[in-house]
Parts: sequence; C-alpha cells; structure tokens
Amino acid sequence: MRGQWKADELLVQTIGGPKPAGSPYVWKWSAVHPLLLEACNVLPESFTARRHLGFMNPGLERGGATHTIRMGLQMVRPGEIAWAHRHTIAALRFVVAGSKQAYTVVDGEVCPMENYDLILTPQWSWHDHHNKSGENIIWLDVLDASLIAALNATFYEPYGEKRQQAKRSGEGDYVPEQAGARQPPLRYPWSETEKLLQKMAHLEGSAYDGLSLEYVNPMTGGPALPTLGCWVQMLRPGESTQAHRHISSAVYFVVRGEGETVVGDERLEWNRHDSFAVPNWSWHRHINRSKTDAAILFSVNDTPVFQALGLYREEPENSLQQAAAPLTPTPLGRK
Ligand code: GTQ
Repeated sequence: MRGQWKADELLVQTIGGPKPAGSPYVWKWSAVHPLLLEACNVLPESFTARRHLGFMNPGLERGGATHTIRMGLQMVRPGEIAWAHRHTIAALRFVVAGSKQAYTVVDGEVCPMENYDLILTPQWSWHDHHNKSGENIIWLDVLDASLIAALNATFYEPYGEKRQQAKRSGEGDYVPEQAGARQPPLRYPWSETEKLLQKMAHLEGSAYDGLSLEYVNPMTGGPALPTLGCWVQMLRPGESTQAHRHISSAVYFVVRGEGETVVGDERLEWNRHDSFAVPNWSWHRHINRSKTDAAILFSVNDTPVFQALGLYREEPENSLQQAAAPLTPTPLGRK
C-alpha cells in the first residue's frame, strides 16, 4: 500500500492539465529517404517483418511519434512481398511513392497503392504488401501501437504463407454516401479526396485548421478507425490559422507546400513529404508560407480514444460541457 498523500504532489502538478507528452518534432524527407535506401542493405528481404524506419520522438522514452501513435516510412522494392500477418495494433498507410502495380491485401481485399491513397488495416486484419512495379514503393505507416502496448493488449500472428487469398478488388474503396455497404471502406483513393478538397477550397473552413476534412467511415459517420482519426487539410495561399490545443495528439505528413507549424515556443518548418508530431495539450497553429500555392497536410490523431472515454477537451473550450463531438476541427458537410 501507499499513502495517497505521497502521490498527491503529482496530481497537484496537473492543475490546468497535463504537460504535453513528448516534443514537437519534424522528420525531414531529405533525411529519411536516403536512410530508407540504406535500409535495403541492412534488411535485404523482410519476410514477415517490415522495412520500416520508425520515428523516435526525442521527448518520449519509449519512442513513437506521440505518446499513443507510432509513425514511420516503409519501402518495398520491385518484386518484393511483405508477408501476411495480423496484430491487434491498428494501422494505416498513406502512400508517398505508389503505383497501380503495387497493392496491399487487407482481409482478402486488394487495395491498390497509388500516390496519396489512404489504406486502412484495422486491428486483427490480415495484411500483406506487394510491389509488382519496377520502382521502389514508399508509404507512411501510422499505428496505434504505443496505446495498445500501454494497455498490454498486443497480439500478433504470422499468416504462415507469404500471401493470403485475394478476393475481387474494388469493394474496399470509399464511396461517398455509401448506401447499403456491407463493410467499412479500406481504401480512400486520393483522386476522390483531391476532388473534394478542390471543390471546397473556397469555403471558409476552420479558423484553427483551414479547410479540413475528416476521412469518415460512411457507415457510421465516425472516425476511420476506432483509435485513429484521419484528416486532410488545405491551407490556402498565405493562410495562417489561430492557435488552439486539444487533449489528443497528432502526426502530420506534408502532401505538398511549404510552411510552418508553431507548437508552444517551437517552430516546426516543413516542406513536401516531411512528417511532424504535435504532442497533446500543446498550443499550435499552422502557417502556409506561400502566397501563391496551397499547402496540403494529411494528419492522424488519437481523438477517437478520448471521445470514446468522454475525455476529449480542447481550448478555446467551444466543445466543453457538451456530450457531442467537438466543434473543431469541424468535419465540413457534417455541421
Ligand atoms: O506494414 O504491415 O511498422 O504490420 C508495423 C507493423 C508496419 C506493416 C509496421 C506492420 C507494418
């Protein structure tokens, strides 16, 4: 037993909220890409493992990009297969250098990996990656691994063969306003996402996030995965957002553009294909440095976890004292 008064000091320290977990940090594409190529010498053949370089937040003892989210870049060479396996860790892929001839099979569904497509591998779904193109295929992996590890709920199983049986392709694709769908989408093609962004570019959007769209599960209107929410946002030329903070943490990937995200008193400068982390409960705002071109950011957050537990908070507090989903970031079209 321990006297509660011994721990009370720790509680008192959280008056006004927790300290952000981890540091604001940028992983530059120009630094990671050569290391991925070098990783081919270290891991000539991946088998059931992955040629993935995981980002280690310097402010987190156990690594990961934020305290709940792991992120990194993975590369599969021409002709290679990353063998089938499954785990209770949920993951998603955001394709950086893709091809029509590259695909991930998720529970039998063939999901082509073209540039900036989003592919989900929900927890305990079988998945194997294939590159039948002549070029290296690269994507961003994002996983809820740190959260699942904290819950001590990690299970893992290799399939036992290189590949699982593939079913007919196409049924896993996101279709807006999906009526009578038999399963949630596994793939959100960038062609659809980009169309929506361009169509909505003139709308006001959110003061905190610019024109931001959530990748929803059209069957529930909820987040893409039970533990991870996925967003894409456009910062119009010269757009500079207001600062806010929320109890959820987020990781970002720069699809295009150049700018900076100010987190607390740190300035994260980013360019195309850089990745960065915004720790939870830290004030942050985004700036598109270009006066002529839009910037597009893909991001993943752990908001669904906090919402499921009734713990979601943000400042300014326009959602507090409401049971409903937060008002910001606002999923456009669901107001
Ligand atoms: O690409 O399937 O970094 O299953 C960790 C687990 C990547 C993957 C990771 C995985 C994968």
